[in-house]
Amino acid sequence: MGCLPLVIILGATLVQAVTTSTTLDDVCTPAYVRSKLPVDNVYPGITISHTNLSANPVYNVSTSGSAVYPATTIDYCNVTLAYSHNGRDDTVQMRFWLPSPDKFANRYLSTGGADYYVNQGTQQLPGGVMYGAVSGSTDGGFGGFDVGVDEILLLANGTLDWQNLYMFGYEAHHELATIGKRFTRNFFNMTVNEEDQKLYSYYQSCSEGGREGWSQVQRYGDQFDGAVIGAPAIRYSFQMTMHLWANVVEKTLGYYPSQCEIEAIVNETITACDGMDGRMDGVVSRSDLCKMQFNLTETIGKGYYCAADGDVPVQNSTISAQAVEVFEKILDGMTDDDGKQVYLSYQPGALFWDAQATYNTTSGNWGLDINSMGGEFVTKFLQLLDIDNLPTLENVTYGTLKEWVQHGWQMYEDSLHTTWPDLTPFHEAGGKVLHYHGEQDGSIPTASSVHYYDSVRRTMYPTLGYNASHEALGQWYRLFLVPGASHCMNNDLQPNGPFPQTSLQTLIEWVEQGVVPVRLNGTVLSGVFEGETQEICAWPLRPMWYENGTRMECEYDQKSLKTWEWDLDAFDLPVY
Ligand SMILES: *[C@@H]1O[C@H](CO)[C@@H](O)[C@H](O)[C@H]1NC(C)=O
Ligand SMILES: *[C@@H]1O[C@H](CO)[C@@H](O)[C@H](O)[C@H]1NC(C)=O
Ligand SMILES: *[C@@H]1O[C@H](CO)[C@@H](O)[C@H](O)[C@H]1NC(C)=O
Ligand SMILES: *[C@@H]1O[C@H](CO)[C@@H](O)[C@H](O)[C@H]1NC(C)=O
Ligand SMILES: *[C@@H]1O[C@H](CO)[C@@H](O)[C@H](O)[C@H]1NC(C)=O
Ligand SMILES: *[C@@H]1O[C@H](CO)[C@@H](O)[C@H](O)[C@H]1NC(C)=O
Ligand SMILES: *[C@@H]1O[C@H](CO)[C@@H](O)[C@H](O)[C@H]1NC(C)=O
Ligand SMILES: *[C@@H]1O[C@H](CO)[C@@H](O)[C@H](O)[C@H]1NC(C)=O
Ligand SMILES: *[C@@H]1O[C@H](CO)[C@@H](O)[C@H](O)[C@H]1NC(C)=O
Ligand SMILES: *[C@@H]1O[C@H](CO)[C@@H](O)[C@H](O)[C@H]1NC(C)=O
Ligand SMILES: *[C@@H]1O[C@H](CO)[C@@H](O)[C@H](O)[C@H]1NC(C)=O
Ligand SMILES: *[C@@H]1O[C@H](CO)[C@@H](O)[C@H](O)[C@H]1NC(C)=O
Ligand SMILES: [Ca+2]
Repeated sequence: MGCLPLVIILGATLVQAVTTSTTLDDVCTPAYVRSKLPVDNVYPGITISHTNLSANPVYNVSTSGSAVYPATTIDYCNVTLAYSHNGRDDTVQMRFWLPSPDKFANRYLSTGGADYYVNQGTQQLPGGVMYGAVSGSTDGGFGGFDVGVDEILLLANGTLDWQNLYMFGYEAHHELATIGKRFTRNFFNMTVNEEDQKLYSYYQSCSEGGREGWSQVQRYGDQFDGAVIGAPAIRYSFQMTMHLWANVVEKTLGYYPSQCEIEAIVNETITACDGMDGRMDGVVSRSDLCKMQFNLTETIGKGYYCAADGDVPVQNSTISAQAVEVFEKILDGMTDDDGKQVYLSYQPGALFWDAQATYNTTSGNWGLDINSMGGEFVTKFLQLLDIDNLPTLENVTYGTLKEWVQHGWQMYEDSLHTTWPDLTPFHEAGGKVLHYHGEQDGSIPTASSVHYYDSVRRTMYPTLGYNASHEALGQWYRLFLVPGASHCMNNDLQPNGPFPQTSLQTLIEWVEQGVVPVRLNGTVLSGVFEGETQEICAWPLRPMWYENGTRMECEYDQKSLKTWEWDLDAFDLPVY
């Protein structure tokens, strides 16, 4: 009986614990969500619907992870909200995954899209929930989460829907973050003494989603405490038109390489340049040294072989001089009819995705396959014609590409161009950017990120010398080129390279604990080193391996850095 008081104390503790620990079941209901909706004036001009909403708890969901977050098991509240712009008959839907109250860590995360999409379905949302963040995405008001901007850009031939365009450009994300942060506070009762309760807000996405991230950082200085931005599709008209560069080169030079020949040249480049970084691992960590020391002409005459694939017969031949001429021209970057530089290019070793040709079963020849990413940009965004690709490249010259670039630059400078180089408001608000780009990206040139980073450095620190300006910028904005990595993912042709899978965690530690990511952790996601952590150097330092590839240094190499500079002299204006 002497034990009785103890039992009572335990019992009381237990009861108290139950009453204070709110579960997902308690709060993940439409009624609770409705009671926590942001009030209508959280964003002027917006009315949040009290009827178009849903909420349901989801338990014990395991994911094997993705390139940008590791495997995890989560519980979450699946919430969909909707709002309209006053005076417009529109509906914009937002999807939020909220962690359970015991896992919530005072964090909010916005996620963005890819290609012509403003979100990536639910794919990215676990990457925030696993760190105790409410994860949000938007459908842009395009009529569903799976509707691309290209599907609703035109109201008719010749009539652009500017509202949709601006939603895609930056507005939808500003609304998402503003409403998402408010809703997060309301949902988790962070509304008393708000100034004492910090809600950390983040952004993470790659490609078009990377552009969307910059669109916010460049405009809304205090919206995010930090952003992980991968391979952003910035300098939009340059980037999109560039997808047609390889095609116009092929057409001009009159040679269309087969898929097998393209891959053979890439494989030969990888083999030749692998060791230049001091480590024979099948990964080109130093595409700059490759650019200086490897001449594509060395591949001429090398044999290649690919098995038959569908309509395409066995390819057993040798690399031709014409193919090498085509790829040298592609790597030289877009030039106009006078040979002036319009844009930069991919790094050697990257897969030439844009160069893909099509096999004609009748003639047995390879012919033009117009890149639809680039072609659709021209038809829909420039010509305002509701067709999915250019029907022909007849009469399209290098000069035409320059005209398209300039036309798109002027037309979308304030919406899609996304290279505003003065980030002072963001910096003054204490924001941090972790920007990464695969060194072997075949969709968005790696040098595009280097060019923007340098524009920010020159614009914001014009009076500081080279080292001092990098030092100053690196306090809050760091760029990491990922050895061997492809576009927003690891690279099948260089499987032993790392990918920065845990960047959001790194960013969180930088923002919340002041841990500067001097180097970035990358995880090898495939191949013989799968699971290994490899460090990634911060720009402008470059990796070099010593002791037979067992020890890496991040080094300063002026000669290599020169190869990353592009003077876009086809324009009289600065191209940031
Ligand atoms: C909310 O609005 C969207 C877009 O109009 C619609 O597709 C969806 O069915 C609505 N959902 C609810 C729960 O009313
Ligand atoms: C979660 O799911 C795993 C299998 O997917 C199962 O083994 C485990 O019992 C589940 N846990 C709970 C708490 O439901
Ligand atoms: C999340 O909510 C949406 C909208 O109600 C629904 O379509 C979807 O199936 C839900 N997902 C899960 C996993 O419950
Ligand atoms: C829009 O223009 C394209 C290209 O000229 C044409 O094929 C299509 O029929 C037009 N659409 C309409 C609705 O007129
Ligand atoms: C917020 O506070 C209300 C009222 O005390 C409570 O019912 C609710 O469970 C709390 N929500 C969370 C997420 O803890
Ligand atoms: C290129 O290398 C990959 C292995 O990394 C191989 O699977 C592929 O067949 C090679 N392609 C050609 C054309 O040799
Ligand atoms: C590559 O080699 C060819 C033939 O030897 C030469 O004409 C060309 O200028 C070289 N290219 C570079 C970039 O050095
Ligand atoms: C490719 O062709 C060469 C001769 O042109 C031949 O010796 C070789 O066996 C062929 N390779 C395959 C895999 O068929
Ligand atoms: C394929 O080749 C045949 C015969 O040379 C030609 O008539 C046809 O136009 C070609 N098809 C395409 C799509 O280029
Ligand atoms: C190409 O230019 C020629 C000569 O100006 C013109 O006749 C032809 O219609 C043009 N083709 C296209 C597809 O614009
Ligand atoms: C980087 O990886 C190392 C080794 O796995 C680990 O100890 C360290 O905590 C990681 N750093 C960050 C910032 O994630
Ligand atoms: C150097 O490393 C390679 C593997 O990368 C290995 O095959 C070779 O034996 C090593 N050489 C020495 C001298 O350790
Ligand atoms: Ca290597």
